[in-house]
Amino acid sequence: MAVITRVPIDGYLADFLAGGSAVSDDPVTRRRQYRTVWISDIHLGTRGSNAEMLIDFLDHVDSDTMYLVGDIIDGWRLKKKFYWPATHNDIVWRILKRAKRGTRIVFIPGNHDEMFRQFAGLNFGGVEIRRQAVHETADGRRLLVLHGDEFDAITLSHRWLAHLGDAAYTMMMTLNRWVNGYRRAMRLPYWSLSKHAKKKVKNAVEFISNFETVMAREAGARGVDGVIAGHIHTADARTIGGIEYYNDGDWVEGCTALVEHFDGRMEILHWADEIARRDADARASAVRAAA
Ligand SMILES: [Mn+2]
Repeated sequence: MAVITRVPIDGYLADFLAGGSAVSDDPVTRRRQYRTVWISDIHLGTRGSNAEMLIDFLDHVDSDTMYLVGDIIDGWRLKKKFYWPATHNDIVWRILKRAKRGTRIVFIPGNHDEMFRQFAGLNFGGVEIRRQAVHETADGRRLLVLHGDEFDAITLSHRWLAHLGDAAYTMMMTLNRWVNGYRRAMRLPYWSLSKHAKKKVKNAVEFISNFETVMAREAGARGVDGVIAGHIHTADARTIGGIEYYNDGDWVEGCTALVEHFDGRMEILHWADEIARRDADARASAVRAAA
């Protein structure tokens, strides 16, 4: 009989969970419930990661299954410069706690956290690590879930180009922080530099549309009904040549998640908009209470 040895990292995870979180995990009484949630491109370990927004999301949304569609931890950047604030720990802690509570968590590493790909097929602290997955929706559609960098070879000619793109993106994010710091000081609303740049730069638009077409074609060839990816930091939900294409976006700038309702309906949540709506509702009910 085979002896199953416990992977020692589980012990570390248990210690980590026991250690608790710096940000209080107040029980939110009414978390919104979904059948499935997909999030990706969090880039923990970088200044660009919008950890506060993601913590708010995790505290207000729950699901039976949660897919982490890659680039959760940015190993590339961490190797160059170690940056790990308490809020980034809080995200890891909240996800592991969620697994413990019974949410099925599937982690599909991306190119920035490719060091986890060697563990594909294993479970750590209740988190299943997979190279890719096929998700079946409530109404029986089969959707291929993968990070998407697998298709850089087709959409980009070389890997160094991806790194160059990464450096350019990092620079743009820094610029974005400066611009918005200034805009905040001037009491101007948040303005997304890369969103405007992406719209303006023809190459970026072409790259995104190539990526989406290649993914949809690949999904079609595999006989599934659709594909769900991350990687390009551009949330999207549309049909390409009869194949459903979804991208859950990112938590660097867009702050978006893809969700499946209990009837199989898919939706992209723009979390900044959800927070704004919640704040407006709170103000409205405060006014009603005062009247
Ligand atoms: Mn990626």
